[in-house]
Amino acid sequence: MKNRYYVACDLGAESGRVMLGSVSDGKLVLEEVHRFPTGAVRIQGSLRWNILGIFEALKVGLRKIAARGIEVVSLSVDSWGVDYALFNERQPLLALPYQYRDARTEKRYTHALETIGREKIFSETGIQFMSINTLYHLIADVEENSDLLSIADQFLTIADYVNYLFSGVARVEVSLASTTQIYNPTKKTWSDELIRHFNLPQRLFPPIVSSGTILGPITAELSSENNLRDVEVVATCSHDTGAAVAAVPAGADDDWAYLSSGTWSLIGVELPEPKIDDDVLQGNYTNEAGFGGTTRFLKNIVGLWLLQESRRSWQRAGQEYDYAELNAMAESAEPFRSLIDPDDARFLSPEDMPEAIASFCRDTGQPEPQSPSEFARCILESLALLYRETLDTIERLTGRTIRRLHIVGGGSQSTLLNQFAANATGRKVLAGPVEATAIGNVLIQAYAMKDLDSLAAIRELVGKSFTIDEFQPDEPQRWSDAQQRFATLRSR
Ligand code: LRH
Repeated sequence: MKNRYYVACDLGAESGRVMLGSVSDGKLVLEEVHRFPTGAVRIQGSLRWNILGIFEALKVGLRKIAARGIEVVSLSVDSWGVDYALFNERQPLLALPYQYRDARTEKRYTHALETIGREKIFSETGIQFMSINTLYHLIADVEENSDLLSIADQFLTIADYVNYLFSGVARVEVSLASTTQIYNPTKKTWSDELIRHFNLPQRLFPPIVSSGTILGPITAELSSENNLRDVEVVATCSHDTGAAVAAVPAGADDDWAYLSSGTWSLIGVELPEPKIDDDVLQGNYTNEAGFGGTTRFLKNIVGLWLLQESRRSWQRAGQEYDYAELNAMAESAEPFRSLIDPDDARFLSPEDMPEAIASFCRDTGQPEPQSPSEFARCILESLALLYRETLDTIERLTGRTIRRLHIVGGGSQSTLLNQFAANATGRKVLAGPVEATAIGNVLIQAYAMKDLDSLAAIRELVGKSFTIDEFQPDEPQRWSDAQQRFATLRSR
């Protein structure tokens, strides 16, 4: 039988990839066909996505695949959460989508919480409070872009928007719907209450579909332009984190947690249903919708953004380091010289990340890191210590015992961070696969096309197909001393 191929268009905040997947001899074979930068654009005082540039780059990847003459059965897009595009019947795009870090939500976020109260928003959505959430961006649009909203038919979250450009079918897949903080996971619909309270135009909200829904064939225009025939567009887990967690090579037991590691560190457990109560609200944990009706109970931690932005800043100053170099440099730097609280608001969108880190150290009476090696070490140690605190809180909130931490995504390539995570958490770390988001995307397509029949089958296939590296906890005393220092910084 000829191989069946699935195409994953995987969009991250730093780069996008077109990946080709197929199952051969009982294993998933995945190939990166095209990679391109995505990064936000600073323009006229705002931060935006060049979404049509991204769309064009995806088409380059598709044409490379078409040139091979293989049988492509389907394609699907996954992306970062919360951002969206506005469009109407005649205009494919009404404005450049805002990047979630754009400062326009800051005051609206505070104001929104004051008017309706955190309790109400949380009981409606079960979603963690972050000023980047779609809800606060839509409120900003109502207040400052009402002319634009008045001509928009709908909004679509990023991956769903690109799926729409591919298929002509406008749907929001549930995993991305839940990142908006306007989705009610109990009623499984948009929250009418929040829509009414914040005067959001009801017509903007598209129908919601579940993970693994076939939207329809790619449009005739794209089919002939890119020489691809009979390709179905599938809404997999449009949310990259949802796709990544579906690809965690874990079994049916519940003593494991995941860390989807990239620009963000998404750390949590999988639950059969949302957990929406006062303790979860107080801890600011989230219940995102996952594949097969699961809930991703997790915390968004700022993640490798700290290192990515530092690297950008050194680049501007003419110093080029790749991530492998930065890890090696961090390894040789002095341990626990200075620690930061990665959650501190100054790290959300600073103009100069190393300066923001140095200012945190000054304010807390610690030595400022002097070299990229010291900065990188400080970032990786601080992240690992925050993983520890987060896992402990998750155990308390869910009553689970976590024995293993699965680290997936690009960040799992950092063996130093993997070892730090094992040391800090006192748990075994299982690292890989690196391309978890694309793998989840591909295998949920295989599920939608009836080539796989369950989440368990997806995970088993991942386990059989990729090498998973193990890291055992080490240096317990040093890390527990550091944890105390870290806790003091966090409670300032
Ligand atoms: C990671 C991610 C995360 C969201 C953030 C905006 O890429 O999707 O889950 O919260 O981007």
